[in-house]
Formats: sequence, structure tokens, C-alpha cells
Amino acid sequence: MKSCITISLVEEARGGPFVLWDGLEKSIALAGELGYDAVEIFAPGPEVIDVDALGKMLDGAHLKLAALGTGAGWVKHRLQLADPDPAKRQQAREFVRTIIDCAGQLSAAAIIGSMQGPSGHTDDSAEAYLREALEDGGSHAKQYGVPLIYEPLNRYETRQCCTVAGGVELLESLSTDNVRLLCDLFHMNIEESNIAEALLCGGKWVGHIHFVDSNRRPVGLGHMQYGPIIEALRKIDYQGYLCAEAFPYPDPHEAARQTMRAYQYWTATS
Ligand code: LER
Ligand code: MN
Repeated sequence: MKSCITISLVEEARGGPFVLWDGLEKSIALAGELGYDAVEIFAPGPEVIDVDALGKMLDGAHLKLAALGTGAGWVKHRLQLADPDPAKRQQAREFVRTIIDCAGQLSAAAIIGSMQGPSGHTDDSAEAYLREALEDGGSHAKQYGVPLIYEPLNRYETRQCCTVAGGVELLESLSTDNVRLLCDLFHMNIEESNIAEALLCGGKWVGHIHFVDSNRRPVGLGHMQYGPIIEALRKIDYQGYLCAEAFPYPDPHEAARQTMRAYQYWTATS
């Protein structure tokens, strides 16, 4: 399992659960210094990502790009993949495709989290629209040899899909085999009866982990029981990232250091 840390470039998301906020250059330098393997970037849109420049910056810090988030599509542009308005839905899918194109050029995946639609739309068509969007994004990502990553969220953020079992059912219903699940331990702590068992149920569909404590603070600062979680991830032979998506508590630097200490502790061979 590899280490990863989130960088937010989205001003509208201040106060959100992203660790580093100090611009790409400084954040990448810090992630590199602390020994992270990769970063996950939450960007306002594709227009702010200069793929070549980002690639060089990451190489210079010996980092990979793990993923690009699409959440700004919702937070900044109010685009949802399950919007009842076909034109808005189309715009939302287009936004996701352009993020997939940026990430794909750096062999990274795009993540669909809050763009799936928050709590508003509850009719059957919302799920059908989400399925169409996952088909579309999953097929689009294939040309880059990366999956599209789909994140079940807790009940206060979406009514689409809140559990790993629901996510597996959703992905198994698609005709594309190129979508994987993002299992965010914070959301799972709210929704799952047993986090380790949920990960075992996720099995081969688990494609990314948001590595965070029960209170959304960095790992080690809440009451999450990581022993069984790490054991479950080993059992399913998870080889992906444990990515710090947590509040920058007590501050971004210390949150980054705390997560790295916890990552090293939990992934030390036993
Ligand atoms: C939101 O709660 C979250 O977990 C993010 O990863 C989604 O964009
Ligand atoms: Mn998350």
C-alpha cells in the first residue's frame, strides 16, 4: 500500500477535509519532503492544470499523481451528474471527462464524489443518471489505462449510494468494468456496521482509500480501529493508495506529518 495526501486548490472548499492548501508548488514540495508516494489534487477545473508543468513538478519531488477530484464541478459550478435537467447533466459529464483527460495524461484516475448529486434528487431516475455517467466516465478513462473512481458518501451528502455493498452492486450492474470504489473511512464510519467486513465485501472493486480518522481528523487523532482495517486491506491484496483526506488539524503541516507517522506504523511489515 502506498501513501498519498490531498491538496486543495479550491477556495470555495476552505474548511473542507483536505490537508494541504498552500498552492501546488509548496504543497508538492512538502509532500515530497515528508516521503509521500503521491498526491491527490482537488482542482477548480481542468483549466488550472498545466499537465506538463504538473508532471515536471511531481517528478522533481519524486511523487506520482494518484488522482484528481471532480468535486469542484459541484462545489464551484453546481454541476451534478444526476441533475434532472438534461443540459446540466450533459455539462456535468463533460466536466468529468475533461478532468479524466487531465488525470489520464499523468496515468492517474478521476474521482466522482460529490458530483454524483447530494441529497436533493431521490427519484429512480437519479440512480439511472448516475449509472449513465459512470458508464460514460468509465469508458472514457479506459484509453488512459486507468479506472474511474466512484466514492459512496454518507447519508448527509448523498442519497445515491452510501455503503460499500451498495457501491459493489452499482458497479456490477454496469456494462463497463472500468469503475472502482473509493472507500472513505470517514463515510464508512457513519454508514457501515463493520468497516473491515465492508472492505472484504468490496474486494477487487476497492480502488482507492481515503485514510482518515472517525472525526475526520488525521489518522491517530480519533477512535477508528485500524488493525482490522489494515488486515482486511491485506486480505483483499489492496495495492493502491492510503490517501490522507482529513481536516488540516491542528494545521496542514502537522496533519501531513501525523498521517505519515500513522501510515508508516500501520504498513510496517508484521
Ligand atoms: C466528500 O465528503 C468526500 O469525501 C470527498 O472525497 C468527495 O469529493
Ligand atoms: Mn472522501
